[in-house]
Order: sequence, then C-alpha cells, then structure tokens
Amino acid sequence: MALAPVAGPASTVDGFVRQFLRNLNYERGVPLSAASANDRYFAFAMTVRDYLMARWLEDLRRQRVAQVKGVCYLSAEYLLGRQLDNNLLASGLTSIATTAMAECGIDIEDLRAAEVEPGLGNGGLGRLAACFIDSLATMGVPNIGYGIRYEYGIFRQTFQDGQQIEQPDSWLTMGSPWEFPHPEAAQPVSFGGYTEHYDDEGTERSRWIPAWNVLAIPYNYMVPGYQNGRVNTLRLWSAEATNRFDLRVFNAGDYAEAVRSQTFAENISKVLYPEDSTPQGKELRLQQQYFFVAASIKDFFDHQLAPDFDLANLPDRVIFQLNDTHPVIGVPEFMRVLLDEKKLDWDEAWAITQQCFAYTCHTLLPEALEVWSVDLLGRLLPRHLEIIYRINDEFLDAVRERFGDDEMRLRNMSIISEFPERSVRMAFLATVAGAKVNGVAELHSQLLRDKVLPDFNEFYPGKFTNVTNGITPRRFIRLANPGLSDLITEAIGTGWLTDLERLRELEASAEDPLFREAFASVKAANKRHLNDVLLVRDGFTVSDGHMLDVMVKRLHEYKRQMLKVLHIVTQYESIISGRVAASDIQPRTFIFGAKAAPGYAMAKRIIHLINAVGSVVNDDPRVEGRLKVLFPPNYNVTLAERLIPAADLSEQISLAGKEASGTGNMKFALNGALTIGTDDGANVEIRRLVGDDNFFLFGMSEPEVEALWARGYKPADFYQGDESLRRAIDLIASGAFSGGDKSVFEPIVSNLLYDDRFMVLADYSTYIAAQEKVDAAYADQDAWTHAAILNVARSGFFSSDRSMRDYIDRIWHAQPLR
Ligand code: KOT
Repeated sequence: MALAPVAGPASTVDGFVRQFLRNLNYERGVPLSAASANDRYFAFAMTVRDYLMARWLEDLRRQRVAQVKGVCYLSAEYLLGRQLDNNLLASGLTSIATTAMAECGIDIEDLRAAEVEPGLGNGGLGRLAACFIDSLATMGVPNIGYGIRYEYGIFRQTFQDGQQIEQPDSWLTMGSPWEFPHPEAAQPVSFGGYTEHYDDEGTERSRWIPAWNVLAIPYNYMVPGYQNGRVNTLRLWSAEATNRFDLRVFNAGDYAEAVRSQTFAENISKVLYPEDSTPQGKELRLQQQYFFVAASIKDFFDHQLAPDFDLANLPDRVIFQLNDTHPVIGVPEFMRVLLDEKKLDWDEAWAITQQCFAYTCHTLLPEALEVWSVDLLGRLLPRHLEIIYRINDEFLDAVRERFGDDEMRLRNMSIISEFPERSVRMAFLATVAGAKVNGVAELHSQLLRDKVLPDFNEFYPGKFTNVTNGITPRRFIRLANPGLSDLITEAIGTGWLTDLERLRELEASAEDPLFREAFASVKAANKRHLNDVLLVRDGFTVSDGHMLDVMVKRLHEYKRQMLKVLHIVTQYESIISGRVAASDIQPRTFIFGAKAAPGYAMAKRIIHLINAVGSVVNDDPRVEGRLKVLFPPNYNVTLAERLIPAADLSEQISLAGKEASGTGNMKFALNGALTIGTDDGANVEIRRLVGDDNFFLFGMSEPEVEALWARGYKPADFYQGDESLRRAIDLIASGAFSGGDKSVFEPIVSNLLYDDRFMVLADYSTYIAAQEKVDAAYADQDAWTHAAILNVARSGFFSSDRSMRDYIDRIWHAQPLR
C-alpha cells in the first residue's frame, strides 16, 4: 500500500482553530483556559508549521530524487529575526489565522510579541545570509543553508550610566517551535592528532589520526518561499560530546573530569563571537569554523548525494558558497574527503574542488582579513595544514611558470605569510580554490580586484565578479511596512513583492497629489507606531512633527557614528550659544541603534558619548521641542523592522572605500527615507538609481581619500581651520557632556585630533553643509514626499531576488526546481 503524503490541516478558520487547540492540548498539555502566553505562542507557531509541513517534506523528497544542482550556502551567521510572521506570510494564512485567534479570544499581536528573535549573527553579513535563503526558497532554487546553532546569539545590550553592558542572549530558554533536531543524523567531527603516510598499491597516501572528536547534531529549520508552496532547509549544527559521560572516569571517582569532557565539547557551539569585521584569531573560533563546515560537507555526501554518484560530476551537482572566509577551512576538508576517503588522486580532487566552491568577500578592512597561525592550525587540523601547503606549493609553481622567479610577487601571493608569524591567509586560499570571487557592491568589487587582490586578478582573469547585495522585500517591506505595502498594491497591483523592479510603476504616482498625501500619512502612521513601540520598550517618546534622522548599524569607527555626534553637538552648540535661534532650525529626533564588540574600547566610548550627549540635549530647555537624541538599547532585527519604516533620513556616512556594501541603506530607501551618504559601498548604486536630486551626497570620494592619506592626513589642521568644528570638539572636551569631568571623553577627542584613521574631521564641513540642505529640503514637505516616493520607485534593483539571480547566472549555474 502506498502511503498517502501528509496533508496539512484544512485552510479554513475552523480548520485552523481545531489544529491550534489540538496543538495546545497534545503538544503543550494545557487547556486554553490555563495556557500561558508561551503556550499560546507555541501552539500557534506549531499550527503555522503544520500547514507548511507537507510542502517541506515534498521539497525534501523531490530534491533527493532529482539530484539537480543545489546550492550549499556555508555561513557562520544567520541573523534570522522573528520567524512567526514571516512563516505566516509565506503560507498565505495571515487573515485566516487572525480570525481564528480572535475566535479563541486571542490577539495575534500578543502572539507575535512572545517570540524571542534568534540573533545568530552580528550584523550585515548574517542578515544577508538570511535574506538570501528567503529569496532562494521564493525562487524555488534547491538550497540548504548550513551554519551553527549557537546556544547564545549576539549579546543583549543594556546601558548603565550610558555605558554598554552585555547580557547573555539565552534565546532558547523557552524552547523554539521552529527547530527539528535530528540526533540520528549526527556527524562526528575530529580534531588534533597527527598524520601518517602509507603506500596504497603504489600511490602514496595520507591518513589523519585525530586525537579527539565531538558530535555535530543537526537542527533543521523551515525556509518557506513566499506563497509558492516551496520550503527549503536551514540546517544548524549543535555540538555534543561523543561519549556523553566517560563512565570509566566516573567510576574511578573523578566525576568532575567525566563532566569536563562533555562541557568541553558543548563549548564549541556555545556562543557567537561578537566581533563584526575584526576576527580575533581565537582557537575556539577555528574549532567552530571547522566544526560546522566538516559536519556540513559530510552531511552533503551522506544524505544529499545519491550513493552511486560519480564524483567526477560533482560540479554539476553542488556549489558551496563561502560567506566570507569563516567557512574556508571547508576547502582543505573537501580535499581531504576526496583524497583520503574517496581515494581520488590529487589532480582529480583539486579539479573538482576548484569548481565546487565560490567565495564572497565582505570587507576591505585589512584587519578583517582572517589569518590563522600555522602553529594553531597545525595543532588542531594537521592533515588540513598539509593539504594547504600542497595547494600553495602547486599554486606558487604555476605563478612561477607564468611570471618567472619574481620573489616579491611570490611572497605577496603566497597563501602562507611569514610575518608577523607564519600563518595562513584565508582570503588567498579562498581565492585560489574558488571558481569565482565576488565583492558585494560595484565599488567594493572593483577595489577588491584592483587594490586588495590585484595579483590574483592578473593571474586569474575572469575569476573576479560583482554581485551587489540585496534585501528581502517580504520581511523589510511587506511585514515591516504593511501600510506602504497596501498603498503600493493599490497603485500598481500585486506581483511587485516577487518582481521588485515593478516598483518603477510608482514613478507616475509620485506626480499625483492624492498619492503623495496617502504616502505621507503612511509615514506619519509609522512614526506613531514607532512612538508606541519605543514607549513600551524604553519609555521614549517620538515628538510629532520632528524629522526622524536614523543611524542604525554596528558601532565601528569606519562607519563614523562620531561624525553624526559632531553634527548633533554642532546644532546644539549653535543654539545654546545664541548664534542660532532654536525656532530657526528644523525640529529633529536623532535615533541611534548600535552594538559595540565587547572588547572594542573606542567603540564603547563612542556609545557612552552618544548617551551622554543625549541626556544633556534632552534635558536642556533651550532646545526643547527642537532637538532630541534617542538611543534605544539592543538594536536587533525586530527593532529595525519598526525603525526603518518610520525614518525620514537614513545616515550612511562611512569613509569612502571602507563599507563593503551596506544593506541597511537599501532597506531605508525602499521604505521611503532619503539618504545622506558618502560615495561608498552600495550608496553609489543607490544614488545613481534614485538620482542626485533625491540623495544628499557629501564627503571625499575613495580616490580623494587615498590622495589625502598619501599626502599625509593631519586632522588637527581641519580642527584649526573650521570654527564650527572647533566649537563642537571643544564643547565635548570641556566636559559639558560628562558633568565637567574632562577626562571621560578625552581619548575620543585626542583620537580625533591626532589620529582619526577614518577621517571624520576631513568630511565634517561637507557633512554639515549637506545637513543644511536636508533641513531646507524638509521644509517643503510635499517635495520631500515626492523625493521619498522616487526612492521607493527606483530601488527595486535592491531585492535579494535580483542578487540571487546574479549569483545563479554568473556563479552557480543552478536552476529552479520546477
Ligand atoms: C566580518 C568578519 C570578517 C570579514 C567581514 C565581516 C563582515 C562584513 N561582517 N559583516 N560585514 C558586512 O557585510 C555586509 C553584507 O555583505 C555588507 O553590506 C557590509 O558592508 C559589511 O560590513
């Protein structure tokens, strides 16, 4: 008898209610009358899950049977945000579910609010991975996202006396209805030990004799496409001890030692490293990287690949996309599997590997380019180090063949660097191994090719390419901004959510005064909603009639939150000194959201300064009703979804050449905020698309930055030469924001005056001038709204669906599974 595939519950209000109550009773073991908020949330989430389940099982089956080319996205981070609303939208059940809950006397908003967001990423890189898997599911492309199920995600930020305090993010304490553990599919992952060489019927081979291992337990998560009946899989690995208790040790009386080995293993997936763009070179971090990549590759061979698959055809079956260098240790691991386990010879294995990997670089900062000391790598993964050496030897032979014995060039291109200690340059390894190498915005890709890796570009013509980042319009327009979504649909019909270039059709509506009025009232409603959210969350109020000027992103000197602070202090100083009448400036509320890496002292000082400026400005009656500074703690995806739709002005003010792309910039433009920004990252493309009239550009271009740096940049000269800048810095230095204590912010002041690596002072005057233009433009509300609509209409390019199409066409050569 053929078993019928599982059928979901009936897609009716009645069917939903029944399934919800069933889940409440049978999964949670409570009646509705006694259900806690968490019980209700769980039962509700499980009901949504039940509707997606049949599709998920069907997709899993089809992908196994079809054996077509699939994308294995390898990423150490997935910054997912809340799942409930997204999965509800994907299943098309929102209205049925809302009515069903109302019938049970439950407000669906309370259910939404009960979800703890999984913060398994630091910022842009992790959020990009989440957008990409959403798009792949929506496009029906077979994909598995592989990563780590951190027990603790990005820390929860609180402020004490204006200073950042980090709290553990225990997102799993209440459990998660979205995960499916599969202990039966656990993979052992080995570490340490040594290698042996032996003769295998005339072929010299190596084998790795590891010293210890851990178990990787997979947890599956649904990745539903947008109302297309498709569900892909995100598979995150959790570490456990192989022998959960060493009974011999236990019986010998050493209980603590027996438990120690277990704790040791579980440490590997315990916590997300909170550094964004500044890797720390810690051993545990390398363990994490190898842990998830080795488990994923093994999982692919064991569970995704047909048992009789001809390995020579692997490049037609799979592409492993490396999300920055964090998973690059997968390259020697893949080689090790092909050589030592599948017994391929070196040339065969290397030819396959070079077609099965591609590498995305997300940075230009030299300190963000990951290196691992040979000493550490050799201790933890001796066989992999051997393989890396051989890859490097053969690579340098090929370079020598092309360019002769050019020692300088060889040293510059070697995967192994000798200074300051012998180490492996992971970006070089990824570039040598990858079929393609891409940057994440036009400018970034160009600088990567011409400035960071020019020798590689010369050696591998055609390997370097660009794929400009994108964002999913499902989460960041439809869910975050339902008012705008409805307005768009009213104007241009449905279909734009999966074909975002169709937003172009709104250009005509920008000329319609009634549409502008409707658009402005959506923005006003979003501001009121934000006010409600911040009031409950932080006790803040957002004043009516204020321009909302928003800067949300990780705190990093290159992103230049400091420049924003100088602008605020400049405005504040000009009023309290009496040079400008408060009534002459455009009322603004400045909103910051930013976490600093716990060990990044300067970033934490800047957070302290923002809060300090905020308390002085917000308490000063002389600027009341005119200037306000809000810094809600713990900026995360959930808060982004509230802030971005309410913003008028988007701050994208990094030093040109430092921000690889940015993706917040795209979210703001698509929600009708105007950008004030430098010519950096994807700002370049945003400005080109929305037009100069609808974008406030300022600051040095990347070549100008380089030229000034080469001439010898002296920030003190800018301080001396600009009275308004001097006043702002002097006010900070005077202790005005630190109760008279000049020492508190002295390190910030002297850093600005005598170092200023990211040239804040050099861009100050053009920034202030651009802000004056912003003020003037905002005074004409109708013209501002017109420009905001054009930002929406012309930003359709920044859908992550388009990014995925670019990867598919130019890098992966994969296809949707029909
Ligand atoms: C982290 C560690 C090492 C190297 C790079 C990073 C990194 C880069 N983390 N986040 N990024 C950001 O990635 C985003 C997505 O591509 C970009 O938009 C953004 O500019 C990067 O800073």
